[in-house]
Formats: sequence, C-alpha cells, structure tokens
Amino acid sequence: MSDNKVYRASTTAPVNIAVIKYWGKRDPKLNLPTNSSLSVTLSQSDLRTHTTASCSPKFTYEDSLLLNGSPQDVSGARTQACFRELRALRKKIEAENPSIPPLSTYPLNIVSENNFPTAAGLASSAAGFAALVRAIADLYELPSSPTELSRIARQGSGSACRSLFGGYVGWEMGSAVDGSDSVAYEVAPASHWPNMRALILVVSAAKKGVSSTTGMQTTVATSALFPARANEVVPRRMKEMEKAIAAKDFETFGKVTMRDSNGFHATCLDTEPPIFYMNDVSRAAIRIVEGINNAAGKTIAAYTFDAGPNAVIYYLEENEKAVAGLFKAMLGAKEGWGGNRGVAVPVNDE
Ligand code: 2P0
Repeated sequence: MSDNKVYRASTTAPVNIAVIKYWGKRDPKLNLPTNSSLSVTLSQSDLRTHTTASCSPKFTYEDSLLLNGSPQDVSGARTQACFRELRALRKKIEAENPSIPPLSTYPLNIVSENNFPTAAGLASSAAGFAALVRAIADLYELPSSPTELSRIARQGSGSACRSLFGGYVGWEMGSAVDGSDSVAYEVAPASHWPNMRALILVVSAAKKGVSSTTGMQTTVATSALFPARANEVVPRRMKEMEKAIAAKDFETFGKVTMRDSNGFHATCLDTEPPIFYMNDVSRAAIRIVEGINNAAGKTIAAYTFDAGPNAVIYYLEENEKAVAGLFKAMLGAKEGWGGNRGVAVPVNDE
C-alpha cells in the first residue's frame, strides 16, 4: 500500500530588532559574522511570520514556497542550505528507524504569512527563516534545540538565528570555520525585563536601496572605521549590554543602543561608495528622542535604525506617555497594529 498522506507542521517566529548590530560577514556562504550581536525579540502578537511546512509523496512538484500568497524562488543558496541541513538530520533518523516514513525524500511545500504589512519595510527575513526552519524541523520531528536550529536559520539569513529565542538574545560570532559555534543564545527571557517596549516608526515603506548582504560586504571591503568597530568597539559593547540587561539598567541599555546604531551607520557612510540608510525623518526622530531624554534629565528612550530609515524606539512601559505619547502627538502618528511589546506606528509614507 502506498503512502498518500500529507504530513504537516505549523509554527510562528517573531521579528527581532538588534541593539548591537550585525554588520559584516567573514564567510558570506555560511553567513558567519565579523562580530557578535544582540537583539530584543518583539511580541508575536504584533510582528511575526506564521509558517506551515508540508510534504507528501503525492506532491508532484518540486520544493515550493508561498510568501503572503506569492510564489517565491527556492533555488537560492540560502534556502537550499536550510532544506539540505534539515533533510540531512531527518535522513539520519530515518536510517536509524527504517519503519518511519521517508519524509526527507518527499517534496516540501512551505506556506508563510506575515501578520504585518510587508510594505511596512520592516526586515522580515529574520522571522521568515526562523519560522521556515522550525516548521520543517517540527514536520521532520527533529529533536533539535533552539540553539541547533539557530545554526541552520543563520544560513538562511544571519539575523534569523536570533529569532529562535524570545526575550534578549545574543548571537555569538564563533570562531570555527564550519560555523558550528556561530549560534544564538538566550541573554535573558522576556520575563526578566517585561516592561521593555518597542515603538516602531515606519518612516518609509519603500524597499531599501542597498541590500544588507551587499551593503555589509562593501563595508567590510572598504570602510576604514570598520576594523575598530568589529574588533574593539562591539566586543566591549556586548559586555556592557549584557551587564545592563542583567541589571535592568535602562540608562546604559539606551545609551549603548544609540551609540551602536550611530556607529553602524557611521561605517555605512564610511563605505565606498557611501551607503545612506537614514533620511531626514529618521534624523528628526533622533532629535525627538534627544529632546525627550533632555526633558527627563536621563535616558528614558533609545532609538535604533537598521538597514533602512525606519526607527525603533525602546522605552519602559512606565514612560509610555513621555515617549510613545509624545511621538504620536508630534508626528501625528496613527497606531498601526497595536499590542504590548511591538507597536507599529506609520509616520510618513514617502
Ligand atoms: C541586525 N541587520 O543585527 C543588522 C543591523 C541590519 C542592520 O541583520 O545577509 O538580513 O541575510 O545575513 O540578517 C540585516 O541583515 O543579512 C541585519 P543576511 P540580514 O539586525
């Protein structure tokens, strides 16, 4: 009797926003970074990817991926690396248990949906690859820990390795040439510092001009500021940040977050040709945060910017009015899709 079943598993993975940025690869094929990084995972009720992975011997097509209803190319090296690694782990189990169905030989069908507008211009590859890897791992019933899955998700997109954990998450750059020690780890669970909030200001929904992959390669190759950032500045900040999180010291958390964002964008500007991710609205958001902190007499808000103009402002719940309230009033921002830890506020759709 032939097996005509469809095997299926679903999962979700959250978006993460780095406070110590990943920027630079020492191995572009394995996505091995030139420095460790640290991020905060946002609430899944606000920003997450939902993914269903299925496989069946009756699927006649090749491996396929549908993202928000649109077919995606799965032939790229990154997606292929994830499929290959997960299939290899499943094959091992099948070899040890000849009675279980050979799922590793069946075509995979992946269906992914983001619960935030793709047009919002927010990095979605982190949640996307984290969800894809975990959905297939669940489908294959792999006994993998988040750390092991992070090693695979990293090969899909570097920052994706950090979305396998909630709360405060580090990505250890590692030193092994095969990438075996370049994995994510939990710095602290969300419950350790639960009043942390992130206000997301969507400055532009446009697709970024220079992709992260291309941008960071050019920075590594040309920026004179880059070696000091990777070798001295970031290692020091990783320690400061981990200490600040352990002590729930928002002043240090905020100051280091802002310095690291500015330092990362300085290396972008120092790249040949220069890369500009922030725009005038981004810089206005920085000024507003400076104003909020000056008025408070201490750091109660911290901005950070990734490879695009959108701002993420970290603050503590008790300062909701002084930070998020002021932003909404000043920028006339409307609440996008609400929630507690991740709040999306469209500001200005250029
Ligand atoms: C980060 N970014 O740490 C940094 C800050 C953007 C700026 O990780 O080439 O999409 O897929 O490994 O993960 C964006 O880079 O790059 C990123 P790939 P990825 O969040």
